[in-house]
Amino acid sequence: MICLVLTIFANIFQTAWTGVNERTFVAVKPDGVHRRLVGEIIRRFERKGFHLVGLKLVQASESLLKAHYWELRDKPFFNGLIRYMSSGPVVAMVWQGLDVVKTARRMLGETNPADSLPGTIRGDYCLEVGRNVIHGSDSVESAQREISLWFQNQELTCWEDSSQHWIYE
Ligand code: RTP
Ligand code: MG
Repeated sequence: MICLVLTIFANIFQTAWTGVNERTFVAVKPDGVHRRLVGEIIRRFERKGFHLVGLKLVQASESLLKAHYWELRDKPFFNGLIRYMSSGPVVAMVWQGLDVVKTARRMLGETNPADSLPGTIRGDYCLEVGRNVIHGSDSVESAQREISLWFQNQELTCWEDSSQHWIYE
């Protein structure tokens, strides 16, 4: 019930989900799907304590990807990025939890895998910036925009997580 009220409130007023209700958009890119990294990536977010509210396998359209990466439209790698992201399905996810946007980015590592520390996803599983296996929203505002781009409201599930009391004091 609280979840439903929060959803309605957030949708009407376009406010960010905050605190333990903060949400981010994470996507396993086509190379990550081909390389069988989906389970490993989900495992890391689950074990960290984040709460899964949306998950689907998507062959993204060019228009969706161009909207998603609109801020990068003038970069020389933009067309290659769209081709890469269209080259196979992606696993689109919404994760929720305290500081999830910032923490997810730290779990991902740096944009360039060469700069990513071991222990991060990009630090452990890839080598080149153009095949960096995973996307994560870079701010709460980007997360809101990306979640509404990739998911319909009814595709996001509010559910009571029985482990919450063991994750938050
Ligand atoms: P993402 O949005 O995919 O999570 O990556 P990011 O925030 O770490 O980096 P961003 O600057 O948003 O770049 C988006 C994706 O574009 C590709 N890229 N290629 N060739 C290049 O110099 C270059 N720079 C970026 C990467 O796939 C990067 O994740
Ligand atoms: Mg980015």
